[in-house]
Amino acid sequence: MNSLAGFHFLKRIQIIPVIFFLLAVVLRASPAEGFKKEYKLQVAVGPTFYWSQGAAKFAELVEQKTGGAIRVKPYYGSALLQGAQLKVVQLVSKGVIDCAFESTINISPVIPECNIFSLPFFINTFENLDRIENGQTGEAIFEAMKKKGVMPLAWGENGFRQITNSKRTIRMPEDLKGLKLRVVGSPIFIDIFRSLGADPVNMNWGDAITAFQQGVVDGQENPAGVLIPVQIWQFHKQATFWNYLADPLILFWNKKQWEDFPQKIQQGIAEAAVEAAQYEKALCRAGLDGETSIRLLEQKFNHEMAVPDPMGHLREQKMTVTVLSDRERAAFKSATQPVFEKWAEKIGKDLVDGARADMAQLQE
Ligand code: X2X
Repeated sequence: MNSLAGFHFLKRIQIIPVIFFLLAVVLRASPAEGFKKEYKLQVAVGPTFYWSQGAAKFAELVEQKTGGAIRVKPYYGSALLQGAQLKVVQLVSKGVIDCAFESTINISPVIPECNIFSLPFFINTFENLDRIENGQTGEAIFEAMKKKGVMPLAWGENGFRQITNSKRTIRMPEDLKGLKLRVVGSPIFIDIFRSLGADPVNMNWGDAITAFQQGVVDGQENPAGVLIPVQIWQFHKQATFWNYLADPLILFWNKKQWEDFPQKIQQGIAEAAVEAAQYEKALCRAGLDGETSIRLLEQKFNHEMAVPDPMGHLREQKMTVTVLSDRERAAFKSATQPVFEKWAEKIGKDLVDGARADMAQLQE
């Protein structure tokens, strides 16, 4: 071997492992390269709410089920929206926010089908709510979301909404006369409370808490899972459990981003969504559906409820908790009938009839 050939030989054996090494790095890195360091998850309420505990569970499970490839970070209290909770679908569909775990009320400005849950005195039991979510209505809502550029992954829950106030016990429609009530900024809420003679005001959730503290409003409506962490008894002594409408949550992702994920990643995220939503739903139902959710939490999630009896807890805080009789409920149902009809028409007869058919299904 002359000296020049020797030089080439040496060069070759040094270069070959380097090439292999570089190739290996590139190949290993490339699937992860398309991923962001952090995927931002919008949540309307603060970190202590069950809803947010569900979001945290989702983040934890996504990391686990994607082998650490995808990291979701929840941003609580609509921080990504500067409080404007009703803009969530717009921003997720544009990809400004990656994903969200959100109330159907906050989704409803872009997906009007979601108003089906806000029809007053329409869906009255957890069983009916589940049948709607799992039936043709749920499917129609998920299809509508896909058409607007967001990929729905699972149903969670905020709960049936109840009313609290600082003035008087509410048992009949006339008890609402003149009460100034904070409602979420969706127009059906204004219609419902005006029809009952109250004085509803739209407010984002962030501003609502300040309004309760300052006594700017006499009352508000939200599910037990919100009343407890916000310690509503500090502001209102009266609560009426009237299950007047349902407030499910949906976990969803920007559709374009979703479609670009490899199938394995999609599968991991989808499984995480279903499991986290099941956990969150059980937290919100615990103590309100007999033993069902409490048992599920203990057996599947090894979780013991700190507040196993939400109504009892409110009473312990010296609130008067009123549960409507069938007759009282019927009075509210008939007083809100014109609003029901107006909105049933807006939402579409097919969807409303479909929801009725879902509710009539016998459970398997
Ligand atoms: O704003 C509300 O009342 C809340 C927190 O329940 C929703 O996001 C719909």
